[in-house]
Amino acid sequence: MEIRLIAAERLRYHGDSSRLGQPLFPPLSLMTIAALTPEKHNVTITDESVEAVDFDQKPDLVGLTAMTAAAPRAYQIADRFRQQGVPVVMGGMHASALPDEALQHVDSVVIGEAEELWPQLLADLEDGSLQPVYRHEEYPDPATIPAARRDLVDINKYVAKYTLQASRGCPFACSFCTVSTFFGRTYRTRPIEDVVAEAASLGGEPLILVDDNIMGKPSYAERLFEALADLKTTFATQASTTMLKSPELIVQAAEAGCRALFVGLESISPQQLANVGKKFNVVEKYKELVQRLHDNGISIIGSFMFGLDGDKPDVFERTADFAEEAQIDIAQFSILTPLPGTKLYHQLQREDRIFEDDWSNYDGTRATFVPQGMSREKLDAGLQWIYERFYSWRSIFKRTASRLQPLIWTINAIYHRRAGKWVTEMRQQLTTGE
Ligand code: B12
Ligand code: SF4
Repeated sequence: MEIRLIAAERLRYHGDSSRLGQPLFPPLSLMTIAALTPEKHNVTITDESVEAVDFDQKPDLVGLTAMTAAAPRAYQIADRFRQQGVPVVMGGMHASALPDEALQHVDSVVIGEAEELWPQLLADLEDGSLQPVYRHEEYPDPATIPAARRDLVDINKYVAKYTLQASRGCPFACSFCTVSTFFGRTYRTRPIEDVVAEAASLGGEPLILVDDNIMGKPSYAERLFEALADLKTTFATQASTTMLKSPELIVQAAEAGCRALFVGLESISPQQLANVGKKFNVVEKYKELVQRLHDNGISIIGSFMFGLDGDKPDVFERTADFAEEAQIDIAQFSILTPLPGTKLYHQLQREDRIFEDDWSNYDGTRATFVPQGMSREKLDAGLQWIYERFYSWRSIFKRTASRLQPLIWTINAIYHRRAGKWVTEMRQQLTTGE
């Protein structure tokens, strides 16, 4: 069979990828699914963030992936292929959370991880017995995760070319996070030899480990870091603030080549953190965490969210002051978003506070529910304000001058150029044409 795997991009970027900037990473989901496909089939990958979908060629099967914000575009693609008689299958976080919605546009939905389900689905399709829903009884054994088919994408089109994964899931269950819903709070780790073999095949290039919490199981992280250290490569990944409980792991991460960590700091208010199930973030320890990372040559990309119950209009200025004092290298700011399937989504639905029904707007750049402590307008304006303030030259200098890190400077400078403009663009009227 000719199988076309497609990663849908958000509608507002569709047809004008220059507004997106250079996409960050190639789609690991589709490169993994391609690797799970029996060799007798011919697979191609189209990532809409770098290229247009060719609707003139009719494959035997289209496999779609989309995060929630890109789901409306995925449905457009599905509708178009199905009008031409091409069967369409969808998987990923959004379709797994809302399979009935997806089934209005596609022939079949894969709920959860594809490792065992995808080969079964292909065999059923060949037999003429494609099922509407594929769902695993148990979470797949991480030893069955194959090395990704990177040969099917043009990696030069991406900022970071080599992504891979060592673990799936996270031991925590923050109320806004899809990870704990999707992976059911399991934390499963790939055999270290598999991860190292895959990493070693990438020629020593910098890596992105897309794990949600690389230090979720300290004993595994320790062994993984030891093994990665031998490769003499560098990498960036994600970890929770709980890493501070095992400071030696931070040292080992640095020795293994870790140069940047994305950390969900989320809020500087303990009560707000408790409201979203993230009590384990100890605000008084944030500065110590940043200091320890810096002492070990690791930059921090801190993520903060606004619009949590209890947040008042002064939250933006207080957070900006704090992030500057703490010398956060790079920050991602977003508006709390009730992604489907999460505890937050169910809570806000019960409270009848969700007003946005267009998934395209679920990308963290605008209010989608009625906030408690300020108006929607103030929340939206606050996000723009904090991007401009945090990426002002004054703030960049204050945060980064004491550590001469050319890459961090460059990233801050890019944000400086784009910050305010970026938020405005993100909120522009959606382009719905094809
Ligand atoms: C890397 C990443 C990104 C990259 C994506 C790069 C890329 N081209 O893929 C970047 C940085 C661009 C990004 C952006 C965003 N992200 Co993101 N991202 C991730 C992250 C950390 C890893 C994804 C990954 O590669 N996983 C590895 C692969 C192998 O796993 P997988 O995708 O789940 O695929 C498996 C299954 O889902 C299934 N499957 C998936 N697709 C398909 C398709 C078919 C046909 C089949 C059969 C099966 C199948 O099979 C795969 C193998 O088992 C996840 C967290 C996570 N754990 O997934 C968040 C995550 C997916 N992101 C999230 C969010 C919210 C965003 C943003 C909105 C953030 C923002 N504020 O800007 C944007 C939206 C971008 C968009 N286009 O819509 C949420 C999504 C929730 C949701 N409901 O959609 C997550 C879950 C994080 C979280 N904590 O909640 N992200
Ligand atoms: S710690 Fe991070 S990945 Fe884990 S549940 Fe919370 S937000 Fe999600």
